[in-house]
Amino acid sequence: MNEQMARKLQQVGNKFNLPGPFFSYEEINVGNVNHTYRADYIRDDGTGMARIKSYLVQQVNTYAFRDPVALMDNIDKVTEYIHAQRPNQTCLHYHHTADRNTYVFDGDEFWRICNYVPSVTYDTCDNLEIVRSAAEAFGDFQMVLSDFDASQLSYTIPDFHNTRKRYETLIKDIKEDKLGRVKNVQEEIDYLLSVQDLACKLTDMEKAGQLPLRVTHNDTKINNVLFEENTNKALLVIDLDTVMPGLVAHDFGDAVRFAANFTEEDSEDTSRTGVDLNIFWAFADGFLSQTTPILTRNEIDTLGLSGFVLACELATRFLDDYITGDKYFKVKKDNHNIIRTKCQIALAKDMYKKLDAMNAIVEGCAKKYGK
Ligand code: GN1
Ligand code: MG
Repeated sequence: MNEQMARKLQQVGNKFNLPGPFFSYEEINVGNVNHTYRADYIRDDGTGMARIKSYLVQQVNTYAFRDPVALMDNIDKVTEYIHAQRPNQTCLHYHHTADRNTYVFDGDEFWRICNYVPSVTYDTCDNLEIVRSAAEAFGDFQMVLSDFDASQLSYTIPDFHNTRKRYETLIKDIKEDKLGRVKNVQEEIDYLLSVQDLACKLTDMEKAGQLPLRVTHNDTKINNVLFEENTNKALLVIDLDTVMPGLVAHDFGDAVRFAANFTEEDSEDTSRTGVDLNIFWAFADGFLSQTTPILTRNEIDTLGLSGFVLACELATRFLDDYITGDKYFKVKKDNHNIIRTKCQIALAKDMYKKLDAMNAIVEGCAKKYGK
């Protein structure tokens, strides 16, 4: 345990009036943007016996989230709404400070604390039942918010899934090449530019008014679903930082590019990277089992392509971060953002080859659930 960090977490805990003496902490190594810790406190269990009570303490990355107060306001609204709709479901609960805020600023640092839910998560998963449950959970998330008034939500990251804008930013940063890194990634740039129009299909259709805006999660990696230990029942969808108006295909595509990839999203062995159609099928079946009744024909028609779109979009983001100095995503090794870019490109290439199969699977599932 790092003493300085332990002290920091205690200080934050004090501001939220967490009861009981601080005992220990562990950094939870998920997420590429925020810093997350489980902080353990000692509590009297009511009978005079000590027990450990854990909390999830997070430092929000204010480079990525420029308006963290608006972000917390979105989360409050969405979690309250979900809780009212599903009172018996496990939900996220953010703690309040003495002045009734769900956050504290400590200098430049922005901290928040929520309940810790004992659970397991999966970064990679070849268990079809688990994938299907995760898909149902994300589908259900979409359904439970389908009547939520999206205009109440702020755009926590403007143009988050605006693929055209992502490309424009990349092209501008390639031109400027402030760090002289462009020469190292020419092949990746060439590929991404060569597929630009197809990669921007969702954004273009949205702009043309062909797809409805919904309240979407926008970061649907399956490790954002908590599962009950032992039973593998999906408990809760977490990481609501990017809940904003968006397209259903953003949520579907981001989920399959993560869950249905044969490798992890930053694998260096891209010879194995590609879309596992069995996993894709399980995800499509679970997601459409929940959402088919509300989806339009155009929405269904975009799901097969959405994994390719999201893989390309994320590749442009990783690549741009590399070119501009690795400021956005946490990097854990040298050239981490290049490795991530190559992996997303390898996935996009394989998805492109399997587009007809993915479209057929989506169509089959939509039929099964009534469209
Ligand atoms: C970031 O930090 P995390 O894992 O929740 C990113 C997502 C990317 C993802 C790639 C706010 O999510 O958009 O898809 O990394 N979140 C933000 O792993 O940028
Ligand atoms: Mg996230």
